[in-house]
Parts: sequence; C-alpha cells; structure tokens
Amino acid sequence: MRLEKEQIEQHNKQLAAKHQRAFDYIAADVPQVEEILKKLQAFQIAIPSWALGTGGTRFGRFSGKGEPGNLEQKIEDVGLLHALNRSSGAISLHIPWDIPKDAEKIKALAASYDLQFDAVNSNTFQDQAEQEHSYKFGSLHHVDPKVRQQAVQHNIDVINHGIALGSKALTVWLADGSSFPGQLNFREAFQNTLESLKEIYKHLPEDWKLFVEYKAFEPFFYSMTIGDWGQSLLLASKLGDKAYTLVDLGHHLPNANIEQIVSLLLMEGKLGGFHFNDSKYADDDLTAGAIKPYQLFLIFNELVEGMDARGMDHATGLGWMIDASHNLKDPLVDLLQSVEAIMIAYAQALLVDRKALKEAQSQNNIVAAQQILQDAFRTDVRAIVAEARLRDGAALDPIALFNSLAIREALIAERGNNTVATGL
Ligand code: PSV
Ligand code: MN
Ligand code: MN
Repeated sequence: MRLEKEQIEQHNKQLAAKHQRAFDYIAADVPQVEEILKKLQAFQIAIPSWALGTGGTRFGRFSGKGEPGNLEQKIEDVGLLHALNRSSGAISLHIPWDIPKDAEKIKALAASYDLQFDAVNSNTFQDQAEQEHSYKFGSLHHVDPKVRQQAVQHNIDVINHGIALGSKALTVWLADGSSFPGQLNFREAFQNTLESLKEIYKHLPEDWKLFVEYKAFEPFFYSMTIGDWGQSLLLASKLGDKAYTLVDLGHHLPNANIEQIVSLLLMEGKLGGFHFNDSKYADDDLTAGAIKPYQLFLIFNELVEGMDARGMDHATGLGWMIDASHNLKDPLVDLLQSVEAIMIAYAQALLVDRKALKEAQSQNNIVAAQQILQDAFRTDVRAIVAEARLRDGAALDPIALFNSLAIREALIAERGNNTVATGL
C-alpha cells in the first residue's frame, strides 16, 4: 500500500484554516521560527524493523492483524509512516530477523519510499537453528573462544549485509552478563569482549561507525558485561575513532541523569546515537515522551547546546533511532506518536534562550535558569512541528489521516491476520 499525494493534500486542506491560526499564534512569538522549521524538516528518525509488529511481555503476546510478515512489508510500513510524517526516512534492521535475500531489490524498494538504512543490529542474544555453539552463557565475553569466534563472525556477516544495503553503522548490544555472584570473572569477561570487538572493528569500512550499546540489567540480574556508559565509553575509547557509545533511554538504573551522560559523551566526541523510548520502571520500551517528556526535552537541550556549539549537524551527525515495542497499541500509530514526541522535544530545545541561560548560570541565578528551560518546555510547539510536516508534503495530523484512511484495515485486507515475531 502506498499513500497518494492527493490523499495527503485533501486531508491538509480540511485542517488548513485551524492549523494556520495555531501556527500564526506561535510564530508571532518565535522570531527564529524559519530557522527552527528548516532544522525540523531536515531531522529524520529511524524506525526499528522489530517495532512494526505487536510486541509481547514475558507473560504472553496478543497479536495484531495485518502486520508485516517479511522484510518487504516492513519497508512498506516504514514507507507509510514516512509518507505520513516525512520524518521517518530510515529503517534500522536486526539480523537475522531481517536477512535481505536480494539486497539490490530491497535497496531499490526502500529507495522507492525515499528510505535509507540506518544502523544494522547484530543478534547474539538468541540461538539460531543452524548455529553450532550456544549463547546461553554469553557471546563476545564467553569463556570459550569458539563461542566468541562464532559471535564475531556473525557481526562480520551483519556488516556485510549492511554494506550491501548502504548502512553506515553496526550496533552491538550484548545479552552478556551474570545472574549470580561468582559466575563470572569481571575482568576476563570485559577483556574477552574488548578482544572480540577489536576483531569486529577490523572489518568496519572506513566510513562506518560501531555503536556500543549498554544496558544495566536484563536478561541478567547481577551483572551486565557492558552495563553502563562508563563501560561502553571505555570500550569505544580503546577501539578507536570509529567506535561510539549508543544511549538507549531505557537501559539505565532508575533516576539516572541521562541528559548529563549525553552532555559528557558529546563533549568527548563519543556519542554515537540513541534508541528512543520511555519507561517508568525498567526497559519498558514505551512510546517516547509518554512518561517523562521533560527528560526528553532536557536531553535535546543538551544536544542542541553541545552540537550547535561544535557546529555539528543534527540531521546527519548521530544515529537517531527508536527502540520501542508495543503490545497494546497499533504499532504504526505508536511509532507516529514517538516520532511526534521526539520532534516536539527537539523544537522546544531549539526555543531555549541560550544567551540568557548562560548569563543566569554565570550569576548562579537558579530561578532564572529554571524559568528559561521551563518557558521553552511549556511552549506548545505542535503547530511548528505540523508546519514543518506541511512544508515537506506530509500530513498535518498523521494519526488522524491513518485512521480516516483506515490504513490498518487496508493492511489487514492485503496481508490477512499475519503477525511477525518482534524483539525483546
Ligand atoms: C535490548 O534491550 C535492546 O534495547 C537492544 O537494542 C536490542 O537490539 C533491542 O532491544 C531489540 O531486542
Ligand atoms: Mn536498544
Ligand atoms: Mn532495550
């Protein structure tokens, strides 16, 4: 299924007057609105291939209908999202969940929807049918060199799939850790991981990046071998210039100050990118901005401050990816909500009066500093985000259009009750 230009234009026509009123109202107070619009239009957020089907919990999975059953249909779904918001122009694949059988064909299909391939993800957290050695006790950190070698080879294979598709980064997330004290020698586990990553790093093309994702807990509950940003940064620093830390918002211990982590990684030139999601308790993988929108804003505030000061390009500088998984909502609608929340946080961060904030900080004027941030956060920027969409030929209200065109119903008619297994 593909959306026609006319369907979007007709929808926009219906909402035009209401939108114009809202946009004029906010634009009158934002002198730099044109500059903000350009930045929003250039900003793209990659959709994870594993979020297009209904996710599950440890206790069950309630399948949705009309979900994509193969890679082609996943690309079709992301194509629909991108047509609706023009901000989802990339897809991040997970191998072997998404092995492209004919890379050229897949590349051409993606291009026909104006989609690029963001980071490819390796998977050494599950055993595959044809696999010789088990990952039950880990992969790159394993005590047995044969298991490590198998996991290294898998990552090299993933790089090769990525090269064929035009990806420029590999994300490594390891379910390597221990659940009981004494199970692991921490130093040996870390050294093994480093040596394995060095092997993988050797196979990275010149213009590629290696993203080292960390996670504090789960599936192991005593230690994770890459458990926090310090461990990830240590590995990335030892590996070299092409290695970076990837921040998944759900992978921290409760109440961690993620914006401070982001700011320091950026300062060190070692921030690789994000897996956006939100959480109340753990790695909940809820819709971005659903629980802690202020935190999302504060993260973007650090990004705008840190990147603009270094002349970095928001559009292309980092890996901007979603990693959320839904078992209640329609996955496509949920992804539209995540992208919108990220755009809103970015737009609000662009509103912050940086000069005044610097001044307040230099005077230790805490009240003013808080006020400056909250003024921006409390500004309703939805009409600015919608205007950016409008100028790009997207829908003023993507979810309303998704519903009024009965897109899910059309997908069910096309695909039947297909469902796809999703990630963790
Ligand atoms: C693990 O919790 C994770 O965040 C990693 O990014 C995986 O690749 C992804 O979820 C899917 O399981
Ligand atoms: Mn993740
Ligand atoms: Mn996760």
